[in-house]
Amino acid sequence: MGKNMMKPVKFLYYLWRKSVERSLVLVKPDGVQRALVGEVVSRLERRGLRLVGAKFMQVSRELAETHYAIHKGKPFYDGLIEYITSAPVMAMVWEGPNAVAAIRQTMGSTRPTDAAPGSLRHDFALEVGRNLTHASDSVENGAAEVELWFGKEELVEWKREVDRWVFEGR
Ligand code: DAT
Ligand code: MG
Repeated sequence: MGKNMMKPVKFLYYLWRKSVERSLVLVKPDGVQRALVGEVVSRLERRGLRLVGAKFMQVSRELAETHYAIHKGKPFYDGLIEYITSAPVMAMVWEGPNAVAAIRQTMGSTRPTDAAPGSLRHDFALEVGRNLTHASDSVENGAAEVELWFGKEELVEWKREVDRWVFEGR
């Protein structure tokens, strides 16, 4: 903040915004084809997370390669790019306290046979190459992936009446 002290209310809002994490969530082509978009949205809604943005889209090769750059060179990379660009995806941004860990837990482990019972990948998937969803794996990557996939004007900042019953101290 330095010399220009923020007004107390503004500062409290700044701290509150900081503690709200954001994650990119993709319902990947298999999830869309299998009509599981509603199931994924429903589970995230029921968890108490807040939707900030959503778009149904065909992923370009360029976006897929940027998104999965960290996996370039791995044996499954070509198949992964092929899979994510093969048919439309539902791309979303969800937010809330501890959103990154909560959403990863709701998705389940990468390999569906390792995923906890009750998680999406446990309940609806069998193969690592058809594991239905993507979710950001850290707060930093959450912010970076949201920026990669969404323009600022595509994100909606809003509050829900129910927030104070889900987000402690809000
Ligand atoms: P996650 O999607 O859980 O974040 P990841 O980032 O390690 O997992 O890998 C990205 C995707 O790549 C994953 O959802 C499915 C695919 N993948 C990962 N490991 C794989 C493997 N060993 N064989 C085949 N596909 C794999
Ligand atoms: Mg990952």
